[in-house]
Amino acid sequence: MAAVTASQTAQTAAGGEAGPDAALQAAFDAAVAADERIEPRDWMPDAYRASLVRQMAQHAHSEIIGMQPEANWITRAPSLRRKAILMAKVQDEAGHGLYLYSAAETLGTGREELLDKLHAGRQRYSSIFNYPTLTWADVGAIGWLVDGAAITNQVPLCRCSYGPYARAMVRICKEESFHQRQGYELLLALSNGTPAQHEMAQDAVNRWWWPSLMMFGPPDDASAHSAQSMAWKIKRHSNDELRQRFVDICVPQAEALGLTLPDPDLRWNEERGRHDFGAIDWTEFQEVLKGNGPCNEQRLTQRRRAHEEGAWVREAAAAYARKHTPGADPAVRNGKATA
Ligand code: BYC
Repeated sequence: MAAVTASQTAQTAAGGEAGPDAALQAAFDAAVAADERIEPRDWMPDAYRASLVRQMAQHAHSEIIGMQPEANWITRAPSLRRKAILMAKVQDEAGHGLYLYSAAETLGTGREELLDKLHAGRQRYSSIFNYPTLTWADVGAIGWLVDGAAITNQVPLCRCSYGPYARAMVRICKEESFHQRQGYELLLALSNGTPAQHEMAQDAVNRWWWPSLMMFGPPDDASAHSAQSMAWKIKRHSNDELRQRFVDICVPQAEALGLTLPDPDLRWNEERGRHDFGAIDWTEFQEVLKGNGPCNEQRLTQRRRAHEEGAWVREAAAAYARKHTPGADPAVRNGKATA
């Protein structure tokens, strides 16, 4: 926030009539209104901090849980080229998780605490990753639709009012854009392949279309956080606005792919200048959020296991960091300490 840091504002406000809290709040409101960035050392309302941690944690968890459905296909990728691309993509998702956990740390919430909450089922990750990847075409459908929905949702987050989140999103969106294109290219190859390959691509799109629309969250009138998050400029558009934008983007792309979208009510509305589309099954969405999706249990079990199995890597990294910390006991630095 270019305006003032918390301590500066407190000093200015000390002699004022409204008191330091009101002055801090006013400075925060003014910074948000002026489209300035809020930075970690700036004063911010507790609820703003808590809502950011909630959303960023959900986002970070989605990135690392999102590695599972596609990693499932790395050993079965049909060529060396496809395998190399898929491995790079899955690694990128781990990196995205890392940027986001680091950004959340700037709000005073450590990665360990967030991971504990994920593993205990106390924080969410995106509903989309509770669906199975049944065929190789699912890797293409995830790239095209899931990463496509993610980009539509996340490009506006590059203008989020919280600086570290906004900056993390810039790089994430560039990489997501590559992911989306690889999925599209994969589906195009299948769609133009043998009749069986074409059918496999169509089947994958049929299964991933509706869950992808659910990624944008509940409809606006049922979205608990949207109004406040938009007022704080964490979110720049409502869930329904972004969902509509995504549908409008996908329709011509599906035509170019030679595939259809599984919605008999999908049609161009001349008056609105947008596509109308069918009703989303919000009962299914709520069930997935409650933990009753096809893969919820599998995803969390696998995540907990990976965390336990990776304990030695974290311990080794921490020992290495201690050893190379300037000022540490020379015996520790030289690896001679026994403790
Ligand atoms: N799944 O008031 P609302 C990726 C929850 S990863 C699960 O509208 P908000 C990728 C919501 O958290 C994609 N939960 O909330 C990775 C809230 O619950 P709590 C992830 C959902 O925050 C690997 C409640 O429902 N992207 O791209 O204003 C490979 C009420 O909702 C979902 C992000 O996370 C859902 N779909 O808006 C490939 C982007 N939707 O917290 C791709 C950042 C809603 O009260 N996040 N909920 O317990 C956001 O933009 C927003 O958090 C949302 C929801 C639009 C998702």
